[in-house]
Formats: sequence, structure tokens, C-alpha cells
Amino acid sequence: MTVETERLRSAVAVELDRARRRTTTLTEAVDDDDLVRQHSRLMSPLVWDLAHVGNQEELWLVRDVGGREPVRRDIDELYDAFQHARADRPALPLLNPAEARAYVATVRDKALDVLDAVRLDGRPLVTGGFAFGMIVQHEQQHDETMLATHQLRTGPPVLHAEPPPPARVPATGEVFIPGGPFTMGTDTEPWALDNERPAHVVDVPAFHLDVAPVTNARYAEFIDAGGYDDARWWSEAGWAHRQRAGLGAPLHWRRDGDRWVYTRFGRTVPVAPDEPVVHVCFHEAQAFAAWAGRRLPTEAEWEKAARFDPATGRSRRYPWGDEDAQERHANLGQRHLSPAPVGAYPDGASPHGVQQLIGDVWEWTSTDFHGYPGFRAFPYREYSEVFFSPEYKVLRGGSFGTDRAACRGTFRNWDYPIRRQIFAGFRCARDAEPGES
Ligand code: AVJ
Ligand code: FE
Repeated sequence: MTVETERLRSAVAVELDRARRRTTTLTEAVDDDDLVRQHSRLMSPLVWDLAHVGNQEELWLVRDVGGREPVRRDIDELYDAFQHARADRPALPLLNPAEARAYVATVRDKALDVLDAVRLDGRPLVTGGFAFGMIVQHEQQHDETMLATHQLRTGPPVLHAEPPPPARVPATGEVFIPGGPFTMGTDTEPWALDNERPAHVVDVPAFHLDVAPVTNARYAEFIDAGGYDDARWWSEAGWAHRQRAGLGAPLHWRRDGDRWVYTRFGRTVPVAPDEPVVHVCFHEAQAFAAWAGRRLPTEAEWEKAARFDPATGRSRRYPWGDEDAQERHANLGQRHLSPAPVGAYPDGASPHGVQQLIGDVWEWTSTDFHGYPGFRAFPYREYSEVFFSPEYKVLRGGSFGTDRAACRGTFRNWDYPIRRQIFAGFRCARDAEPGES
């Protein structure tokens, strides 16, 4: 066995362990009653996420990669996300918290055993540790989902973290990105999921993009200007939804006298003016942009701004270069329990000077979720392909609740345009003027 393979094995083990520590934090912060309760019809009980994470690990690492005997074949159906809607999951005969903890621990022991024994080349499923990387990202994605469940639960705070760092540089205005081709997607990122592949050239016309995500202060101006009551700014579907759902401010915001407050993980505080707005749906983002005389960026514009290096003509892994995300680059991984103020991460800026593309808030784009030209489902259709549809909008960049293992310049998230419980905000773009190129 080569030194390189051994290094990959230990890197995988570290990532699996990091994900499990986070899952443990999220599921040990509350008592057993709270774990089995449904905090919102939009979300699963936390104990479902916990055992589902273990079940996917069993299916892919223990049974498929390892060829081992099933641990609990009888529970596959309960934890198949396609069999039961989130709202119906509390009524299922789920593993109780103690059983779920024992199950995920047993599966993990076996998965680590498989990691020790299996060749990490040959089969495409394991090349570069892919299946293990997929499972690490799956657990981290569910950890972010569990964090959103924590945000929806009521009661005293149970999660704790340092406040985000302060602004260090100005982060207002927009930058100009000249027109021209760039490489979107990837063929080389070892843990990239199927929807990020293959790499392909896209010609993006010149455009302007905000230096930073739209802040709470700016968003409050839209509210104060009557933006929620003026159908002019909303798409037809957006206005219908705004009416039906009675939208009037981001989720979790509340008026307190003449100011806005929001409740974050059980703590009610004044809305921070210079932090990116979060918990707005696509329709709200789109309406804000129209009111501001702007528009949402397309997914290709977002990725070009995040990855294209005009000096070399190459697409990089992240806005700051090819190096993995460090703490100084971006607000990721639940290190803080909120977005950071705009201007807090100058070290994460792109060559064009666009800030906070990675971390803080997922950013809505105007693009429907579809496969890139030449897309091939891997390793299963249900990861992405079954969601390719104009019903879903693409979100980019990751939030404060996204782990660095599940976030990069090519990473694609998607959701319904009405979703607000996810950690989503946005930034605005506009077309270049004639003559600008
Ligand atoms: C990529 C975040 C939309 O949570 O539905 C988790 C990730 N896929 N389990 C989701 C996922 C299967 C997915 N998103
Ligand atoms: Fe899942």
C-alpha cells in the first residue's frame, strides 16, 4: 500500500469523525422527548435524521463498498427519504434515541473496518475515497438540516458558539465581471457530486455583481418602502405565494416597538443591520432585486464570479484559490450561529473582489436545477437526477451552517422557491450597459 493511500485513509477517517462529532453535538443538546418530537411539519424529528445518516452509511459503505452483511435490513424502508414525507415521519415506528445511537455507532465501527480493508482505486465508487466522501457530505448536510430544525424549535437556547467576527473592510457596491468563457463544473474534484460534473465551458456575458450579500438593513428598506404590498416587484407565482402565506418580513423576524428583532436558536436580539439577510425565500429575493432595479444572478454568473481567475483564465476551487477553506476564509461549519457582517472575510475574496461567496448564507440564483451537458447520474439517480426540474431553484455558496467538506466553488444546492427555513439569502446582479464589455 502506498503512503498516499494511507494518507487518504486517515483523511477520510478524520472527516467521518468530524461529521459524527457534529451530529452528536446536535442530538445531545436536547433531551429524548425533544429528539422524537416534530418541531415543524417542514422537518423530520431529529432522531429520524440521526438514524437516516447511519442507514445511508450502512447502505453505501458497509453493504455496497464493503460487501458486508446488513446490520438492520428491516429498517431500510423507514429511513428511505422517498418513502415517507417529513410530516409523516413522527408517526413511524422509528428507532428510539438509545437504539438510534447504538445503531449509528455499530454502523460506524463497520464502516471504519471497511475503510481499513478496501482498495481505494479500481471501482469508480471508491476512487479517491468517493463513497466515503459522499457519506461525509451526506452526514454534514443532514447536520445542517438538523441545525435548521434547532432554529425552528422553541424553548431556551441549547446551542452555543462564539459570535461571528466583525467587519474588517468595506463591502458595499458592485464589481464588473467582463464577458467571456469560463469553465463551469469539475472533472477533477475527487468528492464532487454527480451534479457538479462534467466540467464544461460557458460563455457568460459581462455583468455586475454585488460585492456582498444583501444585508438586513438594506432588506428592511424594502420592507419600509412597502415592498411586500406592491405586486409590481413580484413574479406572478411569487405574489400568489406572498398572499397565500401572508409574508411580510423574513422568517423569524418580529416587530418590537419601532425596531425589528429576530429569534436565533432561542435568543431574541435586535436584527443586526450589517449581517446578510437570511431566511428569505426565492420569491422574496427576486422581489427585493426588482424593487432595487436589479436581478438575481444566474448560477453561471455566480460560479464565474467565485472561480474564474482573469490572470490565468483558469477556474479555481474557491474564490481565494485552490486551498481548502480555512477559518480566515469563510464563515462555515456552525463555528458561529449566524452569518457574519459583510466585510468580515477579506481573505476569502475572489480575484474580482467579490466577498463572502462561500459561507454565511446560501445564495438564491435565478437558475432552475438541471444537469450539466453530459450529466451522468452517479452513484444513484435519487441523489440529483430525480430533482432536475423547473420546480427547484439553485442555491450556491453554503451558509454558516454548512461544513467545509460539503461546500466548494462547484457545489450545487437546490430547493423549492418558497423555502424559508434553510439558511438562505442572496446578492443582486445586473446586466452590463451597452458598450461595457
Ligand atoms: C442537496 C441539501 C437538497 O437535504 O435534500 C440529503 C441533500 N440528499 N440526503 C437534501 C441530501 C439526501 C439534499 N440537498
Ligand atoms: Fe439524506
